[in-house]
Amino acid sequence: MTTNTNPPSLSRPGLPSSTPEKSESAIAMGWMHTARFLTTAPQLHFLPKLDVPEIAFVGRSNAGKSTCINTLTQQKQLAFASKKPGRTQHINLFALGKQGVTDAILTDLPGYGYAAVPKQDKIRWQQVMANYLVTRENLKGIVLMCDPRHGMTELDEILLDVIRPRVQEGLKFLIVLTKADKLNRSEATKALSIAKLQAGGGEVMLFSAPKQKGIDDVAKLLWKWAHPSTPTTAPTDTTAQ
Ligand SMILES: Nc1nc2c(ncn2[C@@H]2O[C@H](COP(=O)(O)OP(=O)(O)OP(=O)(O)O)[C@@H](O)[C@H]2O)c(=O)[nH]1
Ligand SMILES: [Mg+2]
Repeated sequence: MTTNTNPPSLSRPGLPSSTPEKSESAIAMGWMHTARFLTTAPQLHFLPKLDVPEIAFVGRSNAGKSTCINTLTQQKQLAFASKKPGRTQHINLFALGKQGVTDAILTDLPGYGYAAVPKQDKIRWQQVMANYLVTRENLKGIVLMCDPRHGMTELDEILLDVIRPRVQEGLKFLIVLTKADKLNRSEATKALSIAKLQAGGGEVMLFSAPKQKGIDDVAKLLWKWAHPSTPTTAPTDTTAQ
């Protein structure tokens, strides 16, 4: 039997794999790699109504949301990332799913807290974001990107307050501590334990784009959010064609 180098298709379980752990990563990363641009909207009411699970990336401007999406999807320029804060100014949706069949959406939201943005724009954006987080019906999970060198800011705390009722109703929640390459080991351990206290039952993971750290773990978790009833490990079935 030849070894299958492609991730097992989720719709055709049964392809053998060397270890369950490897198989889970391969499935999640293969799924992430299917990401394609779907649409962009300056305001909430321009977004299409969708009935597949949606996972939103939120956080301070420059926290690394767009870079995280590019890293997870293994695509260099799917989302616009930039050294200049405030690069993402629209709600950008990316579709995920094999064979062009969309089974989930990743949403890249504009960051908040960028000092140079005029006050009116800031207020407008905070409203758009709060509305999105509270009213988007197919929203399944939120990834809060946080640079642990700055910790949780006041605006992060406000966001946590906004989403708390939905998290209590079952909305999934993950804090990603970005730019972990900038921390030494003890700083990383400390940042993790502080964020766990703030996550209120949600998960916390360290992430670094240049060091490729945390990518598998985040991808696997998002895959599980989007496919709660599908087993992540493909059972061995030698009869599968
Ligand atoms: N060292 C390091 N730099 C990173 C990492 N992730 C992102 N960056 C850098 O951080 C800067 C901002 O990244 P973006 O992904 O554009 O941040 P964003 O959160 O999308 O920013 P807005 O669109 O303004 O909200 C860029 O210069 C990235 O190269 C990381 O893991 N490590
Ligand atoms: Mg961005």
